[in-house]
Amino acid sequence: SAHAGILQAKSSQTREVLSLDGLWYFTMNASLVSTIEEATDVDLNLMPVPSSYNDISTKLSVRDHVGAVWYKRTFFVPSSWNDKKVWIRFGSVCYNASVTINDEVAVTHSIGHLPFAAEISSLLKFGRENSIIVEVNNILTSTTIPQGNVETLISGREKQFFNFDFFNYAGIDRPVLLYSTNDAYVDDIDIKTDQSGKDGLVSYELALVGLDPSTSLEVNILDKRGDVVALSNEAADTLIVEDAQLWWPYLMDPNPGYLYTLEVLIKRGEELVDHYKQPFGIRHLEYTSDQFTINGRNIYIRGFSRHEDSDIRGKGLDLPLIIRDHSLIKWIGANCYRTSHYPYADEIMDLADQLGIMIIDEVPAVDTDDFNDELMENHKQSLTELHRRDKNRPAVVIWSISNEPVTQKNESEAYFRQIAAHIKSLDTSRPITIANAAQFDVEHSGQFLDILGVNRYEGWYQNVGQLDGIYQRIIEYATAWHDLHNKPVLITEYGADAEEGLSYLPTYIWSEEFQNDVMSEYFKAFDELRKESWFIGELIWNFADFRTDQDIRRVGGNKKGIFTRSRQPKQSAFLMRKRYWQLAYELD
Ligand code: GCB
Repeated sequence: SAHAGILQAKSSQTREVLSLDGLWYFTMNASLVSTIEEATDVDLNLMPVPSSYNDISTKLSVRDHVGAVWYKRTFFVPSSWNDKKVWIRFGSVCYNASVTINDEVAVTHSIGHLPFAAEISSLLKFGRENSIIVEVNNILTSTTIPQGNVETLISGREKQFFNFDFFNYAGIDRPVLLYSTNDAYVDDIDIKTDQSGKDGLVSYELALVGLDPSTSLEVNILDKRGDVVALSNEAADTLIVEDAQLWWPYLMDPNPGYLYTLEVLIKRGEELVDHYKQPFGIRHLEYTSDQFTINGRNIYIRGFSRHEDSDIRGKGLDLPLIIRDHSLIKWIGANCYRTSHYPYADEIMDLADQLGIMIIDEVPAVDTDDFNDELMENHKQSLTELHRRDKNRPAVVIWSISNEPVTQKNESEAYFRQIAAHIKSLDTSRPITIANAAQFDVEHSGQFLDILGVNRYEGWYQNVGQLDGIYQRIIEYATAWHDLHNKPVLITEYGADAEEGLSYLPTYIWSEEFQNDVMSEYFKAFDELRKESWFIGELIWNFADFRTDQDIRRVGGNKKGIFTRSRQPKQSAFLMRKRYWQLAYELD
């Protein structure tokens, strides 16, 4: 059975977790799946999990593979789990997954970058070895999220085409965990917070399974030290946390990203049956036609649009990399990033919550085009799953419902009316946006949004090399968006490619100087614009260089990063650091 909730797999007094991460057998050939262990070509037959598979091997056929691949391994299930419910949770598989355990289908899932889980107890052999095969398919069509199309080339090879500007990595790219619960357990937790004077209001609702008259419930709110600050015995309640420590995204705050914990205990008599701890933050968001506030204070967003991307592992979760990234984000003085162009790993989102970094949480809908009903259902499903995963996260302050959809098309109007209504039916506490490159006066989505996200490449895609036009054009363009809809405007992308070490005097495109010069002109425009409260922030494209499809506009990938792909600063990172820290001193 599929999970209704998608809580993280965490060990506790009642839950145990076993990781299936490590080396799995791997093949692109269906007929080899049953004998894959016997093959000797290590390069072809072993694959690390988590990782994208594309850049691990030396083979072009692996990198550019289109269609199914198979991952396989064995795992031991302890006999002590015999009377437990056992679950499997995948952080993400790109894009389609079909999971077989001991020759029976355990769960299937489509849409990458989002977790899925299933109870597998009845399929397991306890105290013995078990086998798991995951079939992963990376094909994108006009109805998948994101979209693409497969064509057969002159050689007979199939090639995946798509419009988005990042490498189409695939595989089991986030952790795979087994965990156990008892028969009665917490299936989901929904927490909403508000602020009343110095107090915090915490409303929660639990989805509980297996409770009966013999069970009892205890809910505690713990502060950071672990002390109980409020409690209840109800499955849904509103609790007051006196003198609450609010969740702030301010660098100058002595305690940015303060997290409380909602602890749930299910008991049968004195016996503890379930124990789960859900972190959350107490904060209040408000958005009006000309303001965006957190805990009653105006927010000015300064940060990045990013990618999950690095050498060799592609989009695979890598703990050294994500700690390095967040060290750089703190070093540079940013307070926000957008998870362009898909939801990022749970582990990354946890860091943002803990560090007090705001997140603009984007669904995997990028370059949305060819608006059709099946696509809309999948798009809605991606929002449902994103909200289900991230609803309790204080870091998530805006939902981004698409990147650069083709909203100049008339059909996009009915489409985004429904997409916007869908996310609003799930959550009205957070504003919604689209990172939009369509011209403001011919596009149809602005009317449905709370915040207008604007992608604009003055000096690069528009009027290349014209540094002297940037200031005026950006002020005019942002103001025009605002005036048309009377809504807050956020620059969700701007920037210029710079090849690290390339230097020209006088300035010339692709050099580090030119990237700096473009940024300096934008900064002047932003400083003028932020005199208006409706101008709420700036996100540069991109945090770091990243791999793309092969393209004559790209040298080894997109070089608009202010850090290199190996996470070292370009000259632009120092320039940005000066600005973001100045803004921090002025505003935080
Ligand atoms: C955009 C896209 C982003 C690209 C970027 C670029 O507008 O949203 O995915 O990478 O421009 O550099 O072309």
